[in-house]
Amino acid sequence: MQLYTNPQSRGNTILPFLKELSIEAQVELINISYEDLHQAPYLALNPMAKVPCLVDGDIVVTEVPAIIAYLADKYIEQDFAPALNDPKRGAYLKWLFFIHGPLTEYMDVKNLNVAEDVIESKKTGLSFGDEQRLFQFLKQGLSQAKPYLLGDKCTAADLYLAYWLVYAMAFKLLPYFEEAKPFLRQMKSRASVQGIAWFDAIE
Ligand SMILES: N[C@@H](CCC(=O)N[C@@H](CS)C(=O)NCC(=O)O)C(=O)O
Repeated sequence: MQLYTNPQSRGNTILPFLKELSIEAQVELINISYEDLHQAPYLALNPMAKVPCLVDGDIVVTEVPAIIAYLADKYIEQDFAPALNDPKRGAYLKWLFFIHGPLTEYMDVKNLNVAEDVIESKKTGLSFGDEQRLFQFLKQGLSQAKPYLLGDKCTAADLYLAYWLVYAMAFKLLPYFEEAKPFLRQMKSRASVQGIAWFDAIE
C-alpha cells in the first residue's frame, strides 16, 4: 500500500493508526508537495488534489475517515472496528462521520474567524448547528467514554477523535473541556501517539 500525504497535512491523523495496526512496514509513505498534488499523475488518483490518499493495489481511497475505516475493516481481526453485526458499529460510524463532518466544519469556521452573527444566521445550514450544541454532544460522548468511546476497546474512531481534539485544543479552536481530560489522558498513554507534541500538552 502507498499513503500519499504531506507532513503538514491531516494525513498525520492516520499515522498513529498505522502503528496500532503494526502495518507501518506495509504502507509506503509518499510525502508529496502541495504543488505536485495539482499535477496529472496525482490528479489521476485524487481529482480533488488533496492529501491523504491511500492506494491499495487497484483500490484508491481518499477522505481521512474513509481511509481509516478501510484499514480498520481490512484488518478487522485486530479489533479496531466493531464487526458488521456488532450493535456498536452504528456508534462507531457515527463518531467517524461526526469528526469528518460537524467537528471539522466547526474548526474551519473558527479558523476562518466567521462572525458569530453570521454563524447564527446560517446555523440551520451548518452541519454542526450551533457551538453550544456541538460542545454538549462532545462533552456527553466523552463523559460516557469508559475509557474509550465504545467501551473497553480502543477503536479507530478513538484515535481519530483524539488526534483532532488535541490539535484543536492546541490551536484554541476548541476549549480544553474538563469532560475530555480522562479520555485524552487515556489516549495519550498509547504507544502510537508518543512523540506527537499535541498529546504531550495533555496533563
Ligand atoms: N476532506 C479531505 C480534506 C483533505 C485536505 O483538506 N487536505 C489538505 C491538507 S490538510 C490538502 O491536501 N491541502 C493541499 C492543497 O489544497 O493544495 C480529507 O478529509 O481527507
